[in-house]
Amino acid sequence: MKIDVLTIFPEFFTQVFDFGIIRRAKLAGIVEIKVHDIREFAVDKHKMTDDRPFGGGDGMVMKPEPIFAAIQHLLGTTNRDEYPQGTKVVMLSPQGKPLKQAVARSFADEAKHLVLICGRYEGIDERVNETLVTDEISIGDYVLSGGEPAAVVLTDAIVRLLPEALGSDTSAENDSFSDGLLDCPHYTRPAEFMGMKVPDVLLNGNHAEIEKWRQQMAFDKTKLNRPDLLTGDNGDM
Ligand code: 9D3
Repeated sequence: MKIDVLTIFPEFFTQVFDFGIIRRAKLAGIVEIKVHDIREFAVDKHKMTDDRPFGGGDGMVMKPEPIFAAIQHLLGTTNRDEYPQGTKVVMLSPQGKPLKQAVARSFADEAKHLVLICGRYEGIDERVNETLVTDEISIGDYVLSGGEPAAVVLTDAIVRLLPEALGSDTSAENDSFSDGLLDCPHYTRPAEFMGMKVPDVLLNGNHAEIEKWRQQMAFDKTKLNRPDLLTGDNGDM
């Protein structure tokens, strides 16, 4: 998979993709990630990427021209109907569709080339959405200062699902969410630490009983922290 990130803060990403699964996936040739400075596609002599909103109001809006130029450079067209098969242009925005595991899964399964557009300021000229963007994604109901952290979250969630990205010691199938419940608690040595004991059931070697305990604990944790996941009104896991 190829991932191109468009941002006015390319330095934000200098270290973040160089650790763990993403680093390994890059080294194994499973994913190629490039970060592009939107300012380098600015058309005027001052390299402006934002301007005042038509209709008035506070704040600035990102100009369309640099983003159209960047997409023309990356994809050879600014008409989303002409993108090659498997190409997705994703706008990270508070107005987007909520990111869920199923959304990450469908990008991992279907996309060959992802272009992630990170907004700043009050937003991006809507003509970018109307013409270039295939998917508008939010990572949740809280206010970020820009799309960059969301692009990192989305990239991480997708790359770890690419075939062969996970080490053999880990399984995407066993993950929290794949069965619609949160994960159970985990313990390792020592069996007693500062007077706190590991639950006996984990030490007795009865694997049927251990599995039953883990399912119960996963259910209890889900009921406590995410009751929405139990009532079926969750975003299609
Ligand atoms: C006053 C209206 N705000 C919209 C809800 C303004 C505004 C807030 C935050 C405009 C841009 C932003 C920057 N956020 C993102 O670009 C963003 C985001 C987020 O804030 N929350 C969750 N997901 C995302 S994805 C991109």
